[in-house]
Amino acid sequence: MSASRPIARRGRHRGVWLSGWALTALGAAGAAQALDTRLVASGLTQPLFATAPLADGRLFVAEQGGTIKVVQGGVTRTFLSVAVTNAGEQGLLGLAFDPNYGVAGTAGFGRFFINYIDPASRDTVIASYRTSAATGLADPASRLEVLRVDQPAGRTNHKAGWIGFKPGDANHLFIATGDGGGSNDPDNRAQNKGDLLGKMLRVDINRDDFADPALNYGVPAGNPFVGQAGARGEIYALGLRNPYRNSFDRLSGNLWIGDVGQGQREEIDFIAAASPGGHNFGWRQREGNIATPGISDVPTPGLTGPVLDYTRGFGASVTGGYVVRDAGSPLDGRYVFGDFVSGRIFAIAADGSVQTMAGATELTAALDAGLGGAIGNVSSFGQGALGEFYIVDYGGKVVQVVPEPATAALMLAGAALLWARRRFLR
Ligand SMILES: [Ca+2]
Ligand SMILES: [Ca+2]
Repeated sequence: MSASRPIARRGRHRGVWLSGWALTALGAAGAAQALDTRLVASGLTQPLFATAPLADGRLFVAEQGGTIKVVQGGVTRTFLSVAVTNAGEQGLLGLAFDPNYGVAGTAGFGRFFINYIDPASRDTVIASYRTSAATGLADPASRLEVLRVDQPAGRTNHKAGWIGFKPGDANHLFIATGDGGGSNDPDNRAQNKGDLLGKMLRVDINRDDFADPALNYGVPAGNPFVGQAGARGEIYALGLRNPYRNSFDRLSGNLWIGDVGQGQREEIDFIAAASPGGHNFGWRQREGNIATPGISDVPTPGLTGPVLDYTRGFGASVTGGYVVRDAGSPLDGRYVFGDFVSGRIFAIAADGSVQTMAGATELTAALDAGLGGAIGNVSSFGQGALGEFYIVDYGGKVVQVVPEPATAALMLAGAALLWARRRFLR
């Protein structure tokens, strides 16, 4: 904490002394309610993601170099270390806990999944691990390879990385892949339904359709391209460039995709919870809302445009965020995302409607001024078991976004309370 942030300021978060009517007075001033942050973990090395199993008070942070740290009660321990290649945009890129992680007697009990770049082949690997009951830490010997996605040789960017489960569905793991790297998707993979790159995949992790011991998943019969000639059944959506950070709205089940752009536009894509998938988000033909400069492909009909795109005036590499579901937070019910390069953070409406940056609320200054300290390169956001909203700073820390009772309203309420007590005691 810097000298300009006196310890006394912490006291403001201990709001328990407020009486009911003082809280009502505070609520009336809610429009002025500001944001604050608190430091959850620091001293991390290139953290890229933060998440928690359902109904679990711990926070797990993935570091690009291959380590998962578990944070509990201010103590940070190593949960798992795996060998990865972390040059460029490679590394340990994704982490997802089985929705049944805490449910004894289920296939998912103690199980979690990671997405990383294998140091030998440089391919994307999705693997599952289980947690040791004895240590509470990951058991390296439990490793099971779920699948592997070939990556083009010699390209170190656009590996995407996010993996996750849709709320209420413990069978299907969603896997985001990038186009494999290079400018303008040189092999035109994102539009190729026969290629797993540049896609959102959906696989059944509680089935095994393959005799091959290295392939341990099922292709869901309900996936949109199952049975289509030349198409991979694993594909749920296509036309993505580098959907590095995505999320399901934990309340609605809508899927939000942050697709990193090339030289012009960063974009946010959206799939409604009730949709069967099959969206083509346009890359490499489209970069956000414009035709990709330098690409003359015949446009594919029926492309799905982004719900938001932004220009270099705001940033240069979108970091997809979350619909905040944190009762009491001024951000509750809004979609919050950021930009890795500019470090700027914005909130937009979370209804999936098409929006512009003119309608976005910028949060950068308020969050930078928080007790958790200024935020640099936003590598990810995160959501805790109860909906706690986190920001992951690539420089080595995780902060939680918390509401800050508006100073003026609090002082007013405090003074009123004091006045009322004095009157009452007189
Ligand atoms: Ca198998
Ligand atoms: Ca697009």
